[in-house]
Amino acid sequence: MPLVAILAGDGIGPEVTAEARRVLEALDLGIDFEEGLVGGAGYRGAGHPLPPATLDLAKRADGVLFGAVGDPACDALERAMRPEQAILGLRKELGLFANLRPATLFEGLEDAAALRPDVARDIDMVILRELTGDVYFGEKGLRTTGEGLRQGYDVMAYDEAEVRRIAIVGFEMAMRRKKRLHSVDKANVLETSQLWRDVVNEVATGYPEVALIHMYADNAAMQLVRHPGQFDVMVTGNMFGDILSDLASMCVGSIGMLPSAALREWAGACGLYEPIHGSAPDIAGQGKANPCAAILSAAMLLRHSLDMPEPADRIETAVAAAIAGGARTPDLGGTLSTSAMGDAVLAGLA
Ligand code: GGG
Repeated sequence: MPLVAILAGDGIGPEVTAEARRVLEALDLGIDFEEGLVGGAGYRGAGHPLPPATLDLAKRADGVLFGAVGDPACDALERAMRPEQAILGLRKELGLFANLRPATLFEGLEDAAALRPDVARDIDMVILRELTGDVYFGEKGLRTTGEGLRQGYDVMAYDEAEVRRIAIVGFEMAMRRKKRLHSVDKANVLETSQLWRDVVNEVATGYPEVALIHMYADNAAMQLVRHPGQFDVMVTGNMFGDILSDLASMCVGSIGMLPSAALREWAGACGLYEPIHGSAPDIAGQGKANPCAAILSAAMLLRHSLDMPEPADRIETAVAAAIAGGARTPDLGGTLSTSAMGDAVLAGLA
């Protein structure tokens, strides 16, 4: 029996993950579920944001369904104990370097997209975010300058092997889709980005059928709201990918609609699946969160880690049907509760 680790985490994480689990259980796929503490919940319950038992569970599991981490009550803790360290640690420990963040505009959400009325809503793209390098994992600290000023620093670094492996995933994805790849960097300013661009160009020689477009990150942000339909696969670094996928989420209606998969292999290996949104402590426990991103993340888990593409398709079709039928949580301008939105998706599975 496949084992799925449920790491619900903080804030709205438990609410949205519960709906994703409900959908998986309704499909009766013979999956075993085991829950683990993570984030602020891990710190409070076991003294660490990523307790050893949770890491062990994630390593034993065939897939990890992750909610969200982040808790204002932990703001004063030293960095190593902050909830966010749990997700960074899991990605690093499990070698999950490739983060697929599909941004698709579902039928019925055209008016929810935060775009000018004249901008075409033909959005069906994947942001491929590198996940285990960049400024997130470079040397960091606090020091004192010669003038006696406190100075924080975070080193941005990529080696060519890290860039090559994510570029290969980008080209492989482009080959399966529209054979168009945007590589996003800041090569006019950053040395890491110049290396990124050089390595992406080297990898491109193995994919002559793919149209490769290099784009600066600032331009990519503008182009996403000016003409989002031009993008199909966008490959970029850890920080740019984090920021641009939040931006893309509003082009398709809400951050509550974007799932993600963190992978080390395209299929057949343990991956971590989570909505791209955070813990949203301001609405935690109120039943206001949109569970669609978590439910769609569960579909990605079935497809990439459990080799169950048919039930994955069923889930995605059920979410699309619920949205097309008018189901809306408050982030989409509606009044449905988290569990009522889960019910609407479940109804589409029947
Ligand atoms: N479900 C996403 C989540 O919990 N995000 C919290 C966070 O701080 N993530 C770090 C990152 O992805 O950059």
